[in-house]
Amino acid sequence: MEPAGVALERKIIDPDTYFDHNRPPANLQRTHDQVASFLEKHKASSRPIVLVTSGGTTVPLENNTVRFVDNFSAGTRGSASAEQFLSLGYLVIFLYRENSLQPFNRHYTHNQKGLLDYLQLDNGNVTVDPAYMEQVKSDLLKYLSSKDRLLQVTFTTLSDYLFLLREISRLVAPLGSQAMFYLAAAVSDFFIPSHSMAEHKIQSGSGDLTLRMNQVPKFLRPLVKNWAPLCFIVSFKLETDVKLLEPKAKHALEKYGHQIVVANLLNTRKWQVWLVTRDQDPCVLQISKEDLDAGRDIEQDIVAELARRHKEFMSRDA
Ligand code: 9Z3
Repeated sequence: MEPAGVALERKIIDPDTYFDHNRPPANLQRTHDQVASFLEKHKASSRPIVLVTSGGTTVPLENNTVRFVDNFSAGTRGSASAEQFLSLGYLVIFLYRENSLQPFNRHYTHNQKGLLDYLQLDNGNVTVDPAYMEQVKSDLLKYLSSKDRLLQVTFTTLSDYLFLLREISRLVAPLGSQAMFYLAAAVSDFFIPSHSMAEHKIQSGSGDLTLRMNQVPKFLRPLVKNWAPLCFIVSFKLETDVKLLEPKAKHALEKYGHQIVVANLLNTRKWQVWLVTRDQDPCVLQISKEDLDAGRDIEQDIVAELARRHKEFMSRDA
């Protein structure tokens, strides 16, 4: 039975026409210029490059948006993975939901402790609390040594995300197998197109609200087929029912023809994932509860394994 209040109508919108009917984000041109100059600056380095997407997308209910539908994603996966890619020498374009976690800085935000808790006043000077000195020094060193290879771009809505994904993909595509796409953002499956959205704040005077949402077009198809056909593409599949996970990951690989799906379950995603490919049995990666509690990130293992497979992919292309 469909959930009350949400009328599901299986009407598929063509991904190619999506962009003609929805508004581009204000930072589209600026992002184009930033990405183009980032690529130009590192042109001679021949380092591998990865586009990491991170965080959830919002789906506005009004064009002058007061309310929106959102999802759970905090951007832990994406931000922790970006750190790992940087540590392996990658150039990283980090496309993340505004106000979600950012590489390195994530350790000092969205936590029970904020930045000021790591500091102290010492005779009128601000210094790091000695209890946190080693941690802060280590994070700062990693941040400073990779900052130059990290470009951060923000989105908020689903539509911002899709426009920016297309723009960045096209700019990165000429790098071919040297480029990886790591699509960890939790992208909404449903949205309300601009033209069917209320212009102004929906009024509450008329009682219950029924929403009709369209299915978001499957953007992996044009991404793999047209925008970046020679790149190494890793998508993510999130489910809550373990029975669906592998078949849906396999189905996505058959349908879109990309390289890998990282499959995870909502409740175990921080310590267990499966790498699914078309031809092999899924490969499980997991860390122990002790490691998790000690602050180890499973992203270390995910990224190390993907970087290894990416290297093989590049060498086949050489
Ligand atoms: C994921 O599955 C990510 O691993 C998580 C990470 C969103 C679960 P957090 O940000 O969570 O660390 O809290 N991302 C992709 C989910 C998704 O939207 N996939 C779509 C699908 O399953 C499109 S590729 O169909």
